[in-house]
Amino acid sequence: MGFIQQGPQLAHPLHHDRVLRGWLQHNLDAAAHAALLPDLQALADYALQAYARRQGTPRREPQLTQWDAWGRRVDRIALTPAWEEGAALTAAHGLLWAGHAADARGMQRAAQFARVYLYHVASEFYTCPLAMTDGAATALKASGDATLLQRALPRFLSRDAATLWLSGQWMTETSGGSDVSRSEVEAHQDASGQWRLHGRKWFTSAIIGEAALTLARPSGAGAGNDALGMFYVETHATDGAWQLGLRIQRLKDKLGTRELPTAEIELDGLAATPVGEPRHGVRRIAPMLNITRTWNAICALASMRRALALALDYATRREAFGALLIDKPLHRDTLAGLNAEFEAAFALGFGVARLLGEVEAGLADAETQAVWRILTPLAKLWTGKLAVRITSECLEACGGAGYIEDTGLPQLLRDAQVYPIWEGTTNVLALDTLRALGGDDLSPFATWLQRQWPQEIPGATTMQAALAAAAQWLLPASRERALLEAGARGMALTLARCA
Ligand code: MFK
Ligand code: FAD
Repeated sequence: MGFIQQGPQLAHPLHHDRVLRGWLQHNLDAAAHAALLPDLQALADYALQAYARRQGTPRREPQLTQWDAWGRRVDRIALTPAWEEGAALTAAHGLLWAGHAADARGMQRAAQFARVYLYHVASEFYTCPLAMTDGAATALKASGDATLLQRALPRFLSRDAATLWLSGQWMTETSGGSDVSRSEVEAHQDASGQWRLHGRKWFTSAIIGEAALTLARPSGAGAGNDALGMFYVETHATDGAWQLGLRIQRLKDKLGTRELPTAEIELDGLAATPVGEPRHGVRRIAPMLNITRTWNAICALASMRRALALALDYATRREAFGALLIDKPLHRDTLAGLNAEFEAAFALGFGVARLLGEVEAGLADAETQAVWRILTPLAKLWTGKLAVRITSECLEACGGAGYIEDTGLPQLLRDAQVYPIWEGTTNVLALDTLRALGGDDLSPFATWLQRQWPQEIPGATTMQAALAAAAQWLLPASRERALLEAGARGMALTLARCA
């Protein structure tokens, strides 16, 4: 046999992640750091084992069985082994409850997202329903609905896998995912006063969840998004069967995230509870969006980190033109550039996670809250785009082998393509940034950003100039809505790069 190339090895995701460890040391005090470490260690060990388990094993995907042998509708979904392990890991290691724990310094979100970051790739996007469950818990807290909080919160944030519930986020319909104002699912009250939902939801990723928050239009409420209500639903009856009026029509055949069962569902009288008055649904569900967008940013970082770890390791094993790739100046510079972009994005994503924790702990003043609101869509849109580029570059850095399924790199690239789409596309988030800015004055945000970087860092002048140009543009552009929207993506990308 001739030459056999050694493939890339995955180093321990915690011990060898200088960026994560550095960030945690810098941001957490010694006691918080020590308390967090056992969970991080366990999740990183799990990630390593999951990586080894996937090597050479045929890929598993969820399977939907709609009918049993006797003709009864069952809509049973068989999950992958990683998904079957998800609840136990979530409850044991605080992937959800840790984000809602009391913390005098407001670091609970940073500590939670460090766990999420280490778990995400191994979870095979089990993190998607976790994100939605976290979002649902947050939206219910914001609603102040005591009955629903009492019922759902202990289950969403359970420390026991046996009592853990997951929540879906059923927003998208065939009429629109970005623009939900044309939603057709209707809610009406039956003779007993019970609200019931009728219609179709076109993308429901956490369909295995026990609950969901959804938007629906009360009969006779009229058109537009403000007429939509936000409803809480439970998907299973006490005997474990699907609730009456909920059918899974199909699992989607997707480019990536194939272990995640994303369903099209039909609602035909599903019982639902309005959260508050059944209107202002978009406003009511918005707290959920800001949470899931933070998850999206952190999970995008996790995908980038995995791809970089493999590409960097490969460069220490592959020889070309008489030297290891890592010693070829151009290859080394290519990887260093990607890594630098990753590290900057990491600082942005985890910075937003930290701010979220401070806001929720009541430690943030009005200015910081406004900045957090602006930085959330920016972090999501920036990391979403970057994840596609970095996973693509890392695949190329492994040459032709990188294009081969067994290496896992094609899957990382395909999966990454979802980050810029769900939870608000790049354009929708650019427009959300305008909404969050709330006017044509960029200066409070720009001033806050400039306070974060010392004058002497390389590029400070360039960043200042970019911010000044964006501020200048915003003033005249805001007088003309069409101009403002046309330039929103460019401006959002500039702000994200500065951040
Ligand atoms: C593994 C990774 C983890 C991540 C898991 C991801 C799973 C993904 C599954 C999904 O994709 S779930 C579906 C996600 N769908 C979206 O993200 C919807 C995208 N579309 C938007 O974000 C639109 O901007 C939106 C539907 C929110 C609203 O469009 P409109 O009709 O132009 O809304 P409008 O009238 O500007 O806003 C209505 C209210 O909501 C306003 O408040 P008021 O009524 O008090 O004036 C807004 O200020 C408020 N609002 C909107 N976005 C907000 C917000 N408030 C706070 N934060 C926000 N982000
Ligand atoms: P469109 O809104 O039709 O967008 C098409 C294009 O138009 C995009 O490029 C967009 O940026 C652009 N665009 C739209 N509006 C504007 C504008 N005003 N200005 C400029 N450009 C604009 N949804 C759920 O509710 N629950 C789920 O669990 C769920 N899971 C999903 C899982 C996967 C794998 C995927 C791919 C999607 C999932 N979605 C889910 C749906 C997702 O949130 C939507 O697909 C997404 O929000 C985009 O909406 P859309 O498909 O209607 O695209």
